[in-house]
Amino acid sequence: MYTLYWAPTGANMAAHAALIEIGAPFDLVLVDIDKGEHRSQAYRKIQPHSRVPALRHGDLVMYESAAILLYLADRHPEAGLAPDLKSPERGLFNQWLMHLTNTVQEHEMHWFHPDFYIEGAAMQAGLKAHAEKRIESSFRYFDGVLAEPGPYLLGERFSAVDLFFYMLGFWTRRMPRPAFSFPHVRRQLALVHARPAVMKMMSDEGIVFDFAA
Ligand SMILES: N[C@@H](CCC(=O)N[C@@H](CS)C(=O)NCC(=O)O)C(=O)O
Repeated sequence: MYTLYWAPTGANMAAHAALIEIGAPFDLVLVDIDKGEHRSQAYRKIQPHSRVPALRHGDLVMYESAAILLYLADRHPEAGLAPDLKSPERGLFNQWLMHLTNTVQEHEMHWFHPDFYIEGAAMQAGLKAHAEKRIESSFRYFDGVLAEPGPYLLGERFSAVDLFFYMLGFWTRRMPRPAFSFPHVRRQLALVHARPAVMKMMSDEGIVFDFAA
């Protein structure tokens, strides 16, 4: 049994959808960020940096959304969420997941939380403006990646990195140049969005993503 600690629209979205894709039994524990529950002593024992998500699995308690996604994908090879460990495709899978989490997600963190990185309103505004450009250029780059062969990051094969990409794409929805404004990115988002597991995750988290409107 897995337990996912989450908050609506948080970095839990990809792991949450993966748990549904896998079909394994799991519990959800809501961490109310508005009420500051992520800073409580009890939650800090689970996630010492006061962030969501975290995953409990037996005696294991772990955090970092990409690591959780990888753990789930590897524990359930039958779900086909990650290429075989020794296959060349696995190298690319690792590349995309690492790039998404350490580069694109980080730009998005700068945009949402410049206050985590630098002091002073003017400096924070500057960091946010710069992040906006870097996010746009990341999704422009991925538009090329997804154009050929596409439609997924591994080409014809859907995998857990597509869930992570979908989460990062969703987070740009209120940015001046959202991810879905790039046609091949939009095609990937639409395909992932239509997956029953993703639709269930979005509905369970109470999220509406009407990028097709
Ligand atoms: N690198 C971490 C980042 C997690 C993270 O920053 N989560 C946000 C929600 S998306 C959070 O918990 N924020 C708490 C806050 O705003 O104080 C991961 O991917 O798991």
